[in-house]
Amino acid sequence: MGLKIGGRVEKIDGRTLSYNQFCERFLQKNEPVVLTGLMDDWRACRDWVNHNAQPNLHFFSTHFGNSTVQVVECSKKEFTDQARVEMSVSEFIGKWSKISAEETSHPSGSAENCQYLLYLKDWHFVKEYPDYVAYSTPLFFHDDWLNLYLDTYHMHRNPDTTYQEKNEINCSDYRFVYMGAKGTWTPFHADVFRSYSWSANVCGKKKWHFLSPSQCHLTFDRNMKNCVYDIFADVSEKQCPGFRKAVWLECTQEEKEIIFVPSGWHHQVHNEADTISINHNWFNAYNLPLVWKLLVKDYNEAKEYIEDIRDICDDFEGLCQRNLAANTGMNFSDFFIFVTRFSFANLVILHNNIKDFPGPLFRSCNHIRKLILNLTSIKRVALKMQSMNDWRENSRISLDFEEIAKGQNLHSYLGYSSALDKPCQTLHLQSGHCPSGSSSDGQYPTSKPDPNSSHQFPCDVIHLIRDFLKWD
Ligand SMILES: O=C(O)CCC(=O)C(=O)O
Repeated sequence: MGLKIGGRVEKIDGRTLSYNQFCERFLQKNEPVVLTGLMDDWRACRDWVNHNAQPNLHFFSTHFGNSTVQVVECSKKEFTDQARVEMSVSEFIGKWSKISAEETSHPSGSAENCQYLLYLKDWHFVKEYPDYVAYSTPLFFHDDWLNLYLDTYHMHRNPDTTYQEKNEINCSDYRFVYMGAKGTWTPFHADVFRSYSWSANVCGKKKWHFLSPSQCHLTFDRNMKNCVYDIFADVSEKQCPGFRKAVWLECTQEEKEIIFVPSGWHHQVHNEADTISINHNWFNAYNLPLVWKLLVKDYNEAKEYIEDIRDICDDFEGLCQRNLAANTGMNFSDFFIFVTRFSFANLVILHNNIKDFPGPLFRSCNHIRKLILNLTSIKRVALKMQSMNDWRENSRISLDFEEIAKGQNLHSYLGYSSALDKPCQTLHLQSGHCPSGSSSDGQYPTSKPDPNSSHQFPCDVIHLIRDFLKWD
């Protein structure tokens, strides 16, 4: 039985949409949308595509052939994902060209070829080729705390292992290139950290099937442990009792169209033509609470999983946190350090702007409102973190402003602050946007963040933000 399709994702010409409208209609409501008209001047659209609108494979082998990339074998399931192998871009292109040639000479042999469908995924192209500017991130997606942070810091450092160079690239950012022949696909999933994502088709065509977060439980088994892998496989009533009740949103994304994937929406994606896409994952003030919610859920699962060894474990909480980092990509401390650094950066920029906006003008400045929106969201999340007693009692993180401002991180911190400042100013200049909830909360910042204060717990961050903005 086929899927019940309840609607299609809206398509909008991105040139007619203001940033303000995008925030209100899509970021805040957490709804998907396809944006057109935003890729015309991308170098990728010229260099990576032939005149017949097919991927220019030759260009990739000659310019980027030596890169080592992750390639999935689409027909091979491994745990909850497809099996991955590593190869060079040249090798991947060689295999792709061979399969295409076979497909052209025996068009009906596709069933056999399907078994060997290879899909290049998660290529950290921007990190590897910073001087080759393939594209510019559309304004709608500039407010990206995740990649901004990762340009300076690591999300998680495993104290037991030293980072290999290879890992430095793999953990470095969430900006990717994907390349795959017609028939390649990505199994049903929700994105890492419950981030937003955007995905731009440089060429080709993708078919997306989405399920809203309110219906995602319908794709899990009775214990809410295992999720469906392929929504087009024969999903049995026994395996997943609610599956047939799910109502899906469908979308065909054409060449030069960008899809915005909201937080926590599960989706499955099929390339219906040979396709190259660029894809970022990110989060910001709007979906930060969802990131924390996922961490709590994954933490509870990690804890439950090893509950029976609690009594014989010297450091049960530490083990839970290590397992959380291994499974989810960060643990509570990583997240806490992230929000603390981010608060500092926002507060410093806010402080530096006070002199430019005296008196009532301060609150009417959109740039300032954006910073206050950021801090409001962080404060709300920090309040929730504060209630996680087990973690607080067992971990002490010493992260003080002085360390960040004066120590060895000085340059990266200042770089981080000014990088953060840029999107805020760009958004301010281009949109006249005032995100709801930000203006009434914010008062005048009165004092600079205290360089001598130490930030060990979420409550320290809450006090810092509260003191600075004089919230009650
Ligand atoms: O394009 C694909 O195959 C998968 C992309 C995806 O899942 C995403 O952007 O979240």
